[in-house]
Parts: sequence; structure tokens; C-alpha cells
Amino acid sequence: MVSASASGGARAVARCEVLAVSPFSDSAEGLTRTYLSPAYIAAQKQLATWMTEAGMAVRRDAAANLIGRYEGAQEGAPALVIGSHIDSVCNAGAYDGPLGIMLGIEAVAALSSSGTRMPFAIEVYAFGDEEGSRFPAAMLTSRAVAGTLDPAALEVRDRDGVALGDLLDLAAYPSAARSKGEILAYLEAHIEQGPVLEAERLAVGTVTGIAAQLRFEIGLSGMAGHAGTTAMGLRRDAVAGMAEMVLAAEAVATAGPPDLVATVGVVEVPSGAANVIAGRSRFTLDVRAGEAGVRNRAADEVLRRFRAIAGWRDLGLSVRQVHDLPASPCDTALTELLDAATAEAGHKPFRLVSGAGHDAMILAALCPTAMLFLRCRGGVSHNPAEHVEPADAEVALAVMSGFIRRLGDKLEPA
Ligand code: HGY
Ligand code: MN
Ligand code: MN
Repeated sequence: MVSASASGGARAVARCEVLAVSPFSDSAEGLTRTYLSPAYIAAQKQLATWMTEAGMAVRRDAAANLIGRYEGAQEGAPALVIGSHIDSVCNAGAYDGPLGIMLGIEAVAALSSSGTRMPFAIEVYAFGDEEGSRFPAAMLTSRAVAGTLDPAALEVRDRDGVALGDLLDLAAYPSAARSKGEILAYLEAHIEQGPVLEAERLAVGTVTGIAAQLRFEIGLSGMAGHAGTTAMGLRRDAVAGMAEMVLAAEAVATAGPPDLVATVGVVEVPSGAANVIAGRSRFTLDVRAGEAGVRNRAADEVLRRFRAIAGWRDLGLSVRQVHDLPASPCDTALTELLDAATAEAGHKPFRLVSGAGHDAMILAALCPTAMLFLRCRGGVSHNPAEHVEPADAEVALAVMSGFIRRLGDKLEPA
């Protein structure tokens, strides 16, 4: 477990490591924690204990987010929300998501232990479905909180056919929404998941905005056949077609600006076999760029090439857009507060764009948002090799505490 004497930043890192193993992982090997799984429930119980110890009242909302609330000087005051996600990708690192929650808990624990009350409440949110690693759509639970969730998005099943409606009351789900008056602002601390801060030799950085992302599910249908008897010229091979499309997507993104990226992360060959020409294949396509126009033009070109490839290979092509997340600029005034708190903590303020998506891009519909990035070794993430230095977490916690104090001064000048 985590030593009681550990400082806040070190404790936050250590607690992420506690949650990276059984019973807080759905897999015996490595960390996989998907929305509403047994590991997710176990992790929420442990988080609830830590939130209570930090002086918060804890509840779960109808979307199964876990929320800790630390009252301000006036009971029921609007809240600064500090949050991130507790779900993970498959075979994840320990810090993508949990670190932002743990640092939020530490920031509240520091206030609580000194008996400090701010002119606002602080709510720490552990969002449940940022990664979309169980159900097809992502960001379901933060969209519920922001009030931007289309109820039709809840009609989903996971790969085992379990419906979200089997696990939660979908009629109640939208009641997780918060009103604009209740929430003052949103702050998320998160590992950069990229190489910039390490290259700049900086512990932390202020995020100016989050890239726009489109996600698609692509299906190909050809003709299953015998691998040994079907001449190459007679094939309608759904795997060969998929392979050509993957390279087409890569070619379009590579030819674009540095912040344009395209990824095929999941490929499936239903009833595939070594001696069968695949009749069907499915894959995902994720396209991102700092600006929606760049992203949209690239996605259009990729899909145009997919149609051409399907045409000359005589393949059926289905395209389903899974989500469209617009680019999300962080709030200017809050960004300046983060920079000022960074400088006050003795570190050079540095600004950067986030290529990764975050719940912050969803909360932007509800309130002004700010993000603080922490350096992670080699920029590696979505990988068990993900690593954060406790000293960098100390810096982040100092910056977050400075941000909270400055926000309080802004609301109630001394
Ligand atoms: O996909 C993302 O950018 C995030 O990790 N969910
Ligand atoms: Mn994340
Ligand atoms: Mn992630």
C-alpha cells in the first residue's frame, strides 16, 4: 500500500500503481479496466475511501461516475470540478486517467487538512467511460454530465453482447447532467502522452486546446473462398482490401500537416482461418487534427480512397461514423491562471496542444476548461511502460493548488 508519510504527488503516483493490478484490473496480466466491469466497481470502492479520507462527501451519479465533493465556505456553492477517467484501454499504463483523479484528491486533502474553505466547492470526478474500450462510443459518462448525450448513444452492446441497459437504468442516465450554474470550471491534470515536455525538459505544460477527432467503423464484404484453389485474379478478398485501405489512410495522414493523424487500431476477421480467403473484415478508423477543417478534408479523402479500393476489388463497403468530437480550445483566463501558478511554483510556463482526447473536451460544453499536462517518460502511453516521476507529480500538485488559490482570489479578491 501507500506510505502515510508520502507527499501528495508521490502518493498520487503510488495510488495509480495500486489501482494498476488485481482486483482493480479485469485481466490477470497487466491493466485493463473497462466501464462497469468488476474491476471498475472495485476501483470505485477504493477511490471512495480515498475521497472520504480527504474530507469529501462521495456519491455515484446515474451514469456511474464517482464524485467526491468538498464544500466551499458557503454550503451548496458552485463547484470547480477536477477530474479525469478511471476506465482504461486494454493493456494500459497506470496513469492515463487515474493520475488526474488522484491529484484532484490530493489537492482537496491539502485544503481539508489545513481547514481551508474556498469561495467555491470542489468536486473530484472519476469519469467512467473516456476510452470507449467496452462499448463502441466513447466519453459517454462525461457527455451525460455535460448534458450533451444523445440517449440513442446508450443503446449499445459490448463485444459479449451485454447491453448498457442491462447494467444501468438508461431512463435515469441523463439525470447525471449538471446545470451551468452548478459548475464554475473544469480542471484536468493528465499525462501528456507525447514527447514534447520531455524534449523541453519540463515537468508540466499548459494545454491550449484539444484536437478534433472522428471515429468510424468500417465493414468490408467480399467472397469467402478456398485459399488453395482460388486464382489470385478471381478473389474478392476482404483482408487484402482492408490492408490496402489501412495503407491508404496512413498515406493521406502522412502527406498532411504534422498534427494530422489517422489510425486503424482494431482489425477483425470474423471466422477467419489460415486456409480461407476472408469474405468479411471489420476495422476502426480514427482521424484527428488540431483544426476540424483539416480533419474533415483528410477523412473525406480517406473515405474516397476506400470507395475506390472497394470498387476495383468488387468489395461491399459499409461506413458508420461512431463519433465526431470537435476541437476544444481551453479557456483563456483559466489557461493564464495555470501559467501563473506554474511560474509561482518555480517552473517555466509552456503551452501545447493535446492530440489525445480527454473528458475536458466534453465538459467544455458545460463550463470553461483548463488542462495541465505532466511529462511522461518517452511520451509513451496506452502501454504498460507508461511512467511518471513522483517529482513531476509534486510540481503538478503545487501548480493545481496555486491555480485553486488564484481562482479563489479572482472570485473574492482579498
Ligand atoms: O483516444 C484518446 O485520445 C483518449 O486516450 N481516449
Ligand atoms: Mn486519458
Ligand atoms: Mn487514453
